[in-house]
Amino acid sequence: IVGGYEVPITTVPYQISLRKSMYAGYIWYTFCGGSLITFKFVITATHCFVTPGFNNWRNSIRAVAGTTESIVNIFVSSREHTRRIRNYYVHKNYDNQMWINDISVLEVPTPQNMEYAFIESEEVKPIRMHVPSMDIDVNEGVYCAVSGFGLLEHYKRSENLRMVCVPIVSNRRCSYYYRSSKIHPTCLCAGENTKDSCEGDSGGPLVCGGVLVGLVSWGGICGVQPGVYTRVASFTTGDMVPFVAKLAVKL
Ligand code: 4AZ
Repeated sequence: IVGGYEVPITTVPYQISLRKSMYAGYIWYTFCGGSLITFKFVITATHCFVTPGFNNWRNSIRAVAGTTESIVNIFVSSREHTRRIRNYYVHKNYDNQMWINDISVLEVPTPQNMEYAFIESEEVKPIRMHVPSMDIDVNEGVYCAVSGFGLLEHYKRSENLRMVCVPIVSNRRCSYYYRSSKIHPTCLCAGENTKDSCEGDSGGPLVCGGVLVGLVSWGGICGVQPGVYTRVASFTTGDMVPFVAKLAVKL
């Protein structure tokens, strides 16, 4: 997050930290963000884990709720809010060349799998997804909140969860920042000079009026060119079930 500030998790209780281990599991670090959409499902970006070598670390990814810490060691990590991933549902037309359909749903275990779904608290609450029938304003200039554990600026890591309010930029005006290459209608842009999401925030929430409108997806120079987000309403019809049933493939 560029140009933002630290926030307590109660400000963004839907924020998820996706973590990987290093040093044989002694350290866990956030590699992407996500959002809790129910106590069983996390929505995130596909490019976070559909990368070469995914099968080598698909079992060492955790989804953590209720946390503001970017990196933890095993002795301070709270088991209470940490979950393994039971299923990865990936958009069947994800295209990492065009940067489109960058959306996935991760399912955490249920009691039958010896582990539990997330538990509601002041720190852990799902967020409503934007569906096309909701008339919330996502026109140019509307300010929305993006949060995450990603870079503060190029090469500068964040130790904590941060948030920044960014204005929506129309797809047409956004394309000017990308050498007039068209921004796909299922994408959405947001940001202004020195206020943006950045590397490591990917998959995390862009929230307008209390509704999940975008997922951090890609961009140019953080804080200079607008950030590009997956437009949630292009993929939703009420809940995640149609996404999983019609749009997604299980990895
Ligand atoms: C990235 O590399 C990335 N400024 C994410 C978001 C933005 C740029 C890059 C938006 O994951």
